[in-house]
Amino acid sequence: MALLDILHFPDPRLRCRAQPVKTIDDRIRRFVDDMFETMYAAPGIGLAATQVNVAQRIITIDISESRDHPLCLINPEILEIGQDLRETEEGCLSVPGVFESVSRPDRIRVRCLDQAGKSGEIEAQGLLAVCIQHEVDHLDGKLFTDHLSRLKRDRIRKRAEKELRLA
Ligand code: GNR
Ligand code: NI
Repeated sequence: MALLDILHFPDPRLRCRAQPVKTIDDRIRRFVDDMFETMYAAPGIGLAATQVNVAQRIITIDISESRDHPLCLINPEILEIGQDLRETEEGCLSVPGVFESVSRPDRIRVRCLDQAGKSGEIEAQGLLAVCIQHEVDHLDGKLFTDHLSRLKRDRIRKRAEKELRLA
């Protein structure tokens, strides 16, 4: 197992659109193990492969308090989106120190493969629905800050650029 480096905004590699996984083999399974290790160590409730510079449609999630309910979603497809919206304070391992309220559909239905290559459907609401949408956004090159007002986004970008100059 290995800890992977997490890319930080405004790294352009976070804007890549990830490609579907063709074959779930041992190499992919080892990578999924590394993603879980990286997510738990961070600590985060979710991680998308895009964040560790791998442009493949792979997500790890664990929203449990006990940190022992790992979920792996490969090639996720959002099949259905509920009508009701809910605001949640979101943060992102790729945008450290920023927490802002984002409005998203409260319920979704998702089809995906797990690390064994088994196909399944997940009906998610609440934090799990938020987290899956946040991670699928990453696979499409989107960040939660893209959902904020131009003013807030510019402020976050300017702060990140300043930190890069100082680093
Ligand atoms: O750890 C994380 N917490 C979180 C809180 C609210 C909404 C989404 C998230 S995901 C984030 C980890 C991360 O950056 N995943 O991409
Ligand atoms: Ni994130």
